[in-house]
Amino acid sequence: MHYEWGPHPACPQVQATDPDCGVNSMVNYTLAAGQLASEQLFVRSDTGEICVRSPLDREIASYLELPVIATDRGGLSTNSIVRVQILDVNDNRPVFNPRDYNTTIRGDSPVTGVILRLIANDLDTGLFGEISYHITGGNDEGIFKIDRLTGEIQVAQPNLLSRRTIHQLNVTAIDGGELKSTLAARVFITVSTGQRLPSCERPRYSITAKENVLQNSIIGSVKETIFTESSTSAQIICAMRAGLKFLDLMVKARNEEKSLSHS
Ligand SMILES: [Ca+2]
Ligand SMILES: [Ca+2]
Ligand SMILES: [Ca+2]
Repeated sequence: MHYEWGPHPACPQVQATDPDCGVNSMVNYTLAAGQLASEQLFVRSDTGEICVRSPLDREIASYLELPVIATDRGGLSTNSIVRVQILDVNDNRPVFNPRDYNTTIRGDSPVTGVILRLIANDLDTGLFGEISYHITGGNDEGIFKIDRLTGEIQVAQPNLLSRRTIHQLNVTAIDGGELKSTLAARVFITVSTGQRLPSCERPRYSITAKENVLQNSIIGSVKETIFTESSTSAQIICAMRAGLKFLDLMVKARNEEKSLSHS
């Protein structure tokens, strides 16, 4: 059995040759595919053309395999496996998860480094899944800046921080095919003076956990690293659900939130 492109460009053709003459040489094609493949594709019994029955989705199945059976009128048959590779198109927008971010920073001492990191995901692959982050609202004075590749926010103009006690920024994620997130992330930055602020050791933690870890097991901890005798730490309790590859948690250390993810 061999394949060639059929008269319709969307339907590649499977062809079997039969050396018999007459009615015994007429070949009939059928699929012996699994459920997903037969829901999405079918084969034209007289021509062997493979056609799309329902919309394909690379983000659900990046390929489909079809066992095609060719049977002649004499009842003799042969079969062949057709593997259909689904190529990516840019059909997913970036999505922020989480969408809201809160942090508190001091207005009366130098602020350096990353104060917050935003996370958006895009299900597409390659360029179509590459995300850049842009502040699209609330930053007219240029007080904050964002690393377009990592989503990390820093203070660009510390001397202007105390103009407001709360700054609200909107951040949009854009993929490599120019699709924007439908909902912008909302970032709330509170400027505080005179009180001790808790701070996590790092803005992002990465923890590895086996998929069969018992519920309520401790899989890691986030430490507060303020120089005080009453330092605290938060333990991360596992509450994994089946089917999740990554789980992003927001861990609250008193009044400051930090993002934590593990795989
Ligand atoms: Ca898709
Ligand atoms: Ca995309
Ligand atoms: Ca896609």
